[in-house]
Amino acid sequence: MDRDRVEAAFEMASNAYLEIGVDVNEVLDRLGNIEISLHCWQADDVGGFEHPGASLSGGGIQATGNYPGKARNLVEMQRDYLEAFSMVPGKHRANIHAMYGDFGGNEIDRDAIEPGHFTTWISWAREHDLKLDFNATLFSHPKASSGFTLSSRDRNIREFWMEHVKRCRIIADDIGKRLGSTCFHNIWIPDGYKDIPVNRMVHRELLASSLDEILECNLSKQHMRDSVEGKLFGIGSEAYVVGSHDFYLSYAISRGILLTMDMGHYHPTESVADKISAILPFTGELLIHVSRGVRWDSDHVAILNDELVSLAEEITRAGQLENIHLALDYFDASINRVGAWVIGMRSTLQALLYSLLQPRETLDDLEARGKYFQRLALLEELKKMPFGAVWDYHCLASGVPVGMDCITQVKNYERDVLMKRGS
Ligand code: RNT
Ligand code: ZN
Repeated sequence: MDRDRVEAAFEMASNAYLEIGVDVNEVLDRLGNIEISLHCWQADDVGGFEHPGASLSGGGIQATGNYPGKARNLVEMQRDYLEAFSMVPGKHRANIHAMYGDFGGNEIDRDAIEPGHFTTWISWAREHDLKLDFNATLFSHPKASSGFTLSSRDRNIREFWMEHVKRCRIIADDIGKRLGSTCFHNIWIPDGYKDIPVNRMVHRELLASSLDEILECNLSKQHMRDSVEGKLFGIGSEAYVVGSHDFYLSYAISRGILLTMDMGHYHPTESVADKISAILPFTGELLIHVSRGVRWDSDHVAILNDELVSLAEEITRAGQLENIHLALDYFDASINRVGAWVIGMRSTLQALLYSLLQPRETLDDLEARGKYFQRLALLEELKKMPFGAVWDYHCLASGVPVGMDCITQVKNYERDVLMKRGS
């Protein structure tokens, strides 16, 4: 990378943006303060640390591919995390699942996990100035093999999972308290039927009552926040998903908790971006799982595509950067996993930068005055603005690889570290 070239291009870009009323340095300050939660499960194909060599099972989701070098334990995962973060401008968060506790080689079932199993993560986060988010794990477990957890007709199964989620809330609370940053606790369950159910109602009533019982324990919203994530369908739950979008939207609003929208969990013609302003007036905040569905909820690596740009535009235009909590969620086992992380983080930040570099007031004013041709024309012109030069400079100034240097760093880490791991 040629430093002078990057700086000269930035100077020209800054002037071009100034001409349309955008202060690039102000934008970069705002971008620098955005935290994105990076999901641990991309590092090991959603395996977890409960059993050596475990793989994702029984959860309506599927990691595919067998690229070498996946993280096999906590130490490797944390090392991969730091490597990925070293290629991403800004300070971010790590998003962990309950099955990634430090269990010290012991069999700790999901209804027995405790805050102590996560102190290793907390010290690591503290050491590296990172924050943590948390997820209950209600899949890849014999008690989820019927396809039902919190909405099971079997009381014992429901109780087991309620106990798990209650404990996860306490763990999230502990994490938030210790790290001094609200820990977002996301609940996603795989419950549903492969084929046409005759009693849809019973499972939804059971799910609502299980969640109500889980939420009975009052925890400070300063330390942890609960969020529920719905979806349209999954592998093995094609005909009916108990926790659908409508179910959780109603549930979240009626109980005063948050909703998570995963970009892969809607019909391909639905726009998650459009939903933001439809829901925010009633929930105040939202969690988004940034993913890329290819034809379906395929959990491909997030890239700088139209969906991601629209999402970022909605968030920034609505002035809701503080109220939308972004977390990545995908798992591609067919490519370098650290590289997969880095692409998703950088693309999400690029989408945010692209949208922050737009003259929001001018666009809004044109719209308010009914100048729709000018609105469309300006939006088209913006696509040709030198946003890449601003991004490159941002990377340079943040001390992370610029442009293709990223590819070199990922390749070197693969050669020096990942390829030396067994499977
Ligand atoms: C599954 C949901 C959920 C999971 C993670 C692993 O469809 O998107 O968020 O991906 O909990
Ligand atoms: Zn998700």
